[in-house]
Amino acid sequence: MHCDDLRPASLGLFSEEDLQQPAHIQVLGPQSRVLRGFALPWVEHLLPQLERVLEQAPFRHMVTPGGFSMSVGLSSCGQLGWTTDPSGYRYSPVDPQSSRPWPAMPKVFRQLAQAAADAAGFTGFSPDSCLINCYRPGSKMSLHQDKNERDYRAPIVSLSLGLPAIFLFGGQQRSDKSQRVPLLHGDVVVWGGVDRLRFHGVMPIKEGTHALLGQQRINLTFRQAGAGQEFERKTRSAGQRPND
Ligand SMILES: O=C(O)CCC(=O)C(=O)O
Repeated sequence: MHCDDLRPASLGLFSEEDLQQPAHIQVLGPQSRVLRGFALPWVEHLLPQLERVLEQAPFRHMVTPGGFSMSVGLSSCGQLGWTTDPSGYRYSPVDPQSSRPWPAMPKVFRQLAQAAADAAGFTGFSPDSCLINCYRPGSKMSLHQDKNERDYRAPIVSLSLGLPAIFLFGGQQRSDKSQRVPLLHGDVVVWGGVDRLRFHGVMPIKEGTHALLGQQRINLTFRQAGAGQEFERKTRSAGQRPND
């Protein structure tokens, strides 16, 4: 199964490995948490909706302002989708590939994101953007800060599905040492408040085959990016976003 072919072999079935994963909370920083296994009960409801979103807005490899094609396939749903091209990074209400609005954010996506934010201590989270990242073995995301959002009061909620990953969670400066945090299918990372602008990234994904998703890792990153359809903010500051 590949980034352009999401259809899992057996939607709705958890692998034994997943079911054995204990649900607990790992503290990464004052206002950052890993909710281990949090999304496992949601997966069977999430995947069919994800498939529908990707039919309307398939994964594509976007180009950074530096001219590099990202190794991660991207799509989005919600009012705003994060995009990059040679002219900059921005949120856009329109999918640049189809010139149509991004697919609506499925209700179950929003519910999961809100439940995870609540569990991590952030009430009132109302995401208007869900970036969908697809990693194949070898794909990575360089250390970056999420700085294209209108304000930084809302947290980031980031769900891992499929192949495992090593998430890098650094400090406020790029040069700060990063924690290496293994993330498994169903884990959700939430960071906000004093941790909102911490650098983060993903190490190259190792070869493997996940029982539901095959040879890929899917990440859903929920953000409160702006307010209203007209909002489009361009950020040209090189080095703030992934440049792989
Ligand atoms: O894939 C991940 O776990 C992180 C994704 C991410 O950092 C981003 O989309 O900004």
